[in-house]
Amino acid sequence: MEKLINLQLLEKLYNKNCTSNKGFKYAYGTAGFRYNADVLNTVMFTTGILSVLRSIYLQNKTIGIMITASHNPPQDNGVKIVEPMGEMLDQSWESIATDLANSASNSYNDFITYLNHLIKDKGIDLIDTSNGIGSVIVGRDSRESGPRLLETVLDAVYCFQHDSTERVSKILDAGILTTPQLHYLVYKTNVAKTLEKNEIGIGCYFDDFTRAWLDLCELYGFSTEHLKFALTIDAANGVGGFQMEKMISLLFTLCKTTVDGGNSTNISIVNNDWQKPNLLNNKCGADYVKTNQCLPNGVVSNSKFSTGGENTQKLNCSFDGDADRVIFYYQDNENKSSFHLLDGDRISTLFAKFFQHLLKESGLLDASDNDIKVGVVQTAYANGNSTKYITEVLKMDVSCTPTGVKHLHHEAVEKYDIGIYFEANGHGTIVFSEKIKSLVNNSMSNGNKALKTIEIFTRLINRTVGDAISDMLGVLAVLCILNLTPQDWYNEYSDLPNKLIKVVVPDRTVFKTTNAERQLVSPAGLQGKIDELVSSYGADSRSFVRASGTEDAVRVYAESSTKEMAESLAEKVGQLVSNCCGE
Ligand code: G16
Repeated sequence: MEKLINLQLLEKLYNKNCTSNKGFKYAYGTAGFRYNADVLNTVMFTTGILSVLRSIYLQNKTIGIMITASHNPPQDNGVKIVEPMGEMLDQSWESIATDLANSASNSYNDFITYLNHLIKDKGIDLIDTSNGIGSVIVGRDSRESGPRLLETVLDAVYCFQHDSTERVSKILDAGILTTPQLHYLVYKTNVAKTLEKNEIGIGCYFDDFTRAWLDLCELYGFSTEHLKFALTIDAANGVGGFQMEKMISLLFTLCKTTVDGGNSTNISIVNNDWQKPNLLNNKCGADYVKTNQCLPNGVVSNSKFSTGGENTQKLNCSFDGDADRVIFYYQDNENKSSFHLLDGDRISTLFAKFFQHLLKESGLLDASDNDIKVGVVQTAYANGNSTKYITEVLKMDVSCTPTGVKHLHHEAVEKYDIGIYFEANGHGTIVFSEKIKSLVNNSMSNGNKALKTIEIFTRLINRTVGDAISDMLGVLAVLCILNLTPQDWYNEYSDLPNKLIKVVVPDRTVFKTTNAERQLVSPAGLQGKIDELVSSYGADSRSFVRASGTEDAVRVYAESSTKEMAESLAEKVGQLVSNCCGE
């Protein structure tokens, strides 16, 4: 350990960063560590250390660190580690991240003891560093606590200094960007095997996705400035808004020969005050709209929009604070009951229908030995009628995993050649296997439009993780290609009325689940009471309870045949949860 870690500096920086919240218990949750920003210093420090070790362990591949609390309120923050190909941290290292943070929270001695154990246990070579001494990219969202927490991560990385060669671990501060941009940047960096400044920067993200979008525009003859919809983007006052502005401006620059005046009249961004961090996710953003099933601040009702004398369909979408989720919606008039939500389930079903259509058109299904597997991955939050639609109407395979895109992503990669996964909250993407990519590429020379479309979608969709910007472009493209209005999309099936509530309990860790989180195994006896209650609400009813992995609360989901019944069921199950904690 001595050769690569400057122990004197380590102790000094440990004392600077890890002593204010002694004894706090951390846990790597659904999407990394996520707490009130005041208690995060220790875990930022240990995450910095762990990321460099993970990089060295993986033969110096670049690792990402994203400082964000995504949909959480402004006072929270968090951190997660991104793997070299842009995936979430390997699950077997999550408990290591937790143990390292908790050892540091206990004492310096415990921290050093655990660090030594980890290095030995994983065989991490800190003596022969000829392969490199670690490489990390760090990004953050627009939260006020971001710069302070970034300093702590940098402190940790600076502890890795080779005493004889004076080399230090490489770290690139990528600045303020969206979570999926950071994932993509890490992936591109590892593919290009470089972390030199100005070689791979966030420009690659804009280049790749705008190129794919423009290729589709060219193939189908639609254009960014003449979309069939007037689109309002609610950016949750987060980082997605200004990154989207950059994307739009690039799109218009790239196709300036065809654009009149160079400005879009039919795409607008609201809730774009990312420089006022106290407004982040406040009465806006994907989580607010999905949970409350209503328009966010700043978006007005009316499904039509007048442009140049023509009435255009109006469609809205909301990102979350770090732009890794998107949901769509429209509302016909002031009446709240005319609010129509097109959430993650709807995005899944739209893509599922689209790829089924493309595969038929492409001829790829005609060769029986191709055996292409297409499927959708959902969680327990998926509306029952979306699952029915996929299995009974589209006749496609559906899998269910626990909450957390890391689980859905893994399932989609393992099971399908085209794996479409979206959580109902709008978090998801599409993964394409190497097999389908090579089948498409090998057959493309015959000018087959469907094959070319699939090829472009493998570039338009962010392969690494759910991405509000890329998913949004994907949805717009599908609507244009299939010539669907938002109403057509909405009318494919009807959702079962549903309600999601949060219940704050003294200790959420006592809520343990099984069967992809659809049943509780603890506290003992609670599931039986829920089952009894649900059965009194009729055949279409369902409810489940699980501890959130990102907020200090228990979530209760219920669906039933009417809105009133779904709300009443959620409330009563919520009471069962509260009562059981009070007993
Ligand atoms: C994160 C995860 C999502 C998950 C959400 C809520 O989203 O990435 O997969 O659905 O938290 O998780 P929980 O119900 O456990 O709190 P985000 O957008 O906040 O990063």
